[in-house]
Amino acid sequence: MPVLSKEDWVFWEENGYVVVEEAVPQENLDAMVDVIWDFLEIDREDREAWYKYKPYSREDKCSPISAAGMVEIYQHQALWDNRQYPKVHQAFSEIWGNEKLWVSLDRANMKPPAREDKPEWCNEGMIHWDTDTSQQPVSFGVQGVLYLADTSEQQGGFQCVPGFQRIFDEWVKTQPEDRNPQRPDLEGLEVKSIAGKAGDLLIWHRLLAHGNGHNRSDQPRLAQYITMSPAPEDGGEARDRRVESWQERRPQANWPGDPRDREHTHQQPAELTELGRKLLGVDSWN
Ligand SMILES: O=C(O)CCC(=O)C(=O)O
Repeated sequence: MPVLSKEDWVFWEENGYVVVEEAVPQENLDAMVDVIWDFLEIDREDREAWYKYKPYSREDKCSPISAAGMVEIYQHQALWDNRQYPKVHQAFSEIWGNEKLWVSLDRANMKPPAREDKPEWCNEGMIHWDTDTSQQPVSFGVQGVLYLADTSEQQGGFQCVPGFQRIFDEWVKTQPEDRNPQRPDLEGLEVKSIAGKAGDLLIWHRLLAHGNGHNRSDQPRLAQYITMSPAPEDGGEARDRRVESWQERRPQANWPGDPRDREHTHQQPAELTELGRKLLGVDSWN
């Protein structure tokens, strides 16, 4: 049975994103939420503790969490149990029309309610592309986010300009030559916050301008980023770096990382299933 229905495909074509419900079991979500709090060494019942760190920035990698809620955890078993969950792989296989995929070694998100009395924790949200949209054509690619808890429109979760992948080519002709290829001018574009339920896996077309929002609720937003893309025929050095990242419990190069190096010092490498080993690249799909 396919994961994506005919209606899902129509929705995908129209909006450039699709939601797979109950992508992983509740126990995986519970484990992942526990892991985020444990990793951050925060008592989730203590609302003041949600703000215990100074958020890190590009210039100052002082903590394991950014103002946008990016949590610098990459290799925990709970992350891998979601990456290697068969329904998650099936959803991406259907989108790509190819089951031979590699999974991203991406992080988690905990975005607490914005606090006006704490300017560093009053993130208004952002909209961007993770790809350089000045390259023509922009090759097909997708990104994904797993909702770890029910998330309202007000809760600082995923937001995007639905359908932007359809109008991008026309829109770009109306933009100045020196436009920022990673950040659109939002004039005339409508940003929509996408509420979701715990267990929803939202997959989006990488041409959708996207980001996360201003958390105006009284609850933190909790999520895990997962995407997949076709495995290269010969993974070469990229494969070696991925395997090293898993074994060493560290992020890949160019990711901000955790100044405490907590995963490296507190965890063993995650146990991988047969599927997980292929999704990492330690075993070949062929
Ligand atoms: O937090 C989100 O849902 C969006 C994250 C994002 O902008 C990204 O992964 O590039």
